[in-house]
Amino acid sequence: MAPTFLVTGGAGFIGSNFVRHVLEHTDDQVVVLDKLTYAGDRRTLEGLPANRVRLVEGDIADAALVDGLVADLARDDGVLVHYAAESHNDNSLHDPSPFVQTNLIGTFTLLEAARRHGVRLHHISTDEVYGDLELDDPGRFTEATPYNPSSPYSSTKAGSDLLVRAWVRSFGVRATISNCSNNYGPWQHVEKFIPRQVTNLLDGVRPRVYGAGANVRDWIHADDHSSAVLRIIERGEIGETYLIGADGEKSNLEVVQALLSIMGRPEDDFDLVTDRAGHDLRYAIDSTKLRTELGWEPRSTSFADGLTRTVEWYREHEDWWRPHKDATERKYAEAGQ
Ligand code: NAD
Ligand code: TDX
Repeated sequence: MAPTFLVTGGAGFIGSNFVRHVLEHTDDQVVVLDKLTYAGDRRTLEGLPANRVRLVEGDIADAALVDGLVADLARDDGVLVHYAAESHNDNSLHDPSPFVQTNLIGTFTLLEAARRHGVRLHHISTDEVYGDLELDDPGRFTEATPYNPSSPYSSTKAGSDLLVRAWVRSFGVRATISNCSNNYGPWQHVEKFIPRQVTNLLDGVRPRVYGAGANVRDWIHADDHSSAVLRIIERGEIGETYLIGADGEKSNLEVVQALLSIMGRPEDDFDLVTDRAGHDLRYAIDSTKLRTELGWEPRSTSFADGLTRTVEWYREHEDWWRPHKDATERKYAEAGQ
């Protein structure tokens, strides 16, 4: 199979959404490179046509494996789209080591292969690299905001972005970067905020909100993240960074209350629990550059609708999330969360 995309982390939450998006909106073929960690699952790709998608189980830090795959990609003038990462802040506070290994060494390994074979790279990053904003700050993050990450997760993502920028400048690697806000939608691991609370509610357990619940996140549906990434790959300028966001700022309390309303439960039916160490206060994205220069717009603009569809998806896919639920909750319980 001649790939036109090599997608790292394509069996995870957002990477698999991008694979489905590519199949739907292009005639291209995709090779997924995924280590299938606790967060990856081949079922995210189930049912996709085998003549267009191939899953290679392996580590992005495996230089020999990566070199072979990127050499194949170069022959087809394909694009390397880099989603693979350790992605959960709370895990990075318990054990930062896999974050350094995958997010930094893994990205370095991919960059070296892209350099050797002259392959175009798109690097997926996060708004967390900019640190956080005060709750009452009228400003939002832009492409010019200085990097100021807080956690082992966000600092290793920031480091990976800086490696990409250096490889563009020093070695002429053809790369773009996108920094997106908080995603929600199907196939997100139950360790993350929205799936954790949805599955708690489905189990008749009260949602668990850190601190006072005042922290703000800027929510975007994963489908909109995927359409933005494809747009940047097709029309973005090499060496540029694009911020992706859908004007979806909500406090954690607002999100939980929206979920309680969808599930027909009283609006105070949740628990406040131990706060996250170093908990970022607020993220907010200004995506003007992406919208004006590349003409991108989000489609899923009603958070209430997107959340209702997401709740339905978790209701219908209990067989997928149930095996992860108890172990995840045990870890949170040990941390008083
Ligand atoms: P996820 O944890 O659901 O998926 C990560 C995937 O990467 C998994 O399939 C995992 O098996 C794979 N992986 C991990 N280590 C690997 C390795 N060493 N080699 C190969 N594969 C490996 O994460 P996600 O939420 O889908 O995030 C995907 C990307 O998007 C990450 O780079 C993350 O930083 C970024 N991002 C996420 C969000 C969000 O809200 N979830 C927002 C902005 C950016
Ligand atoms: O049980 C919880 N209760 C709670 O109040 C959990 C799991 C989280 N929270 C809070 C912490 C955050 O303020 O909810 C908010 C969202 O938490 P997460 O889902 O862990 O996301 P966050 O830390 O904001 O990071 C996410 O967005 C940026 C993704 O996990 C990252 O991969 C992405 O880079």
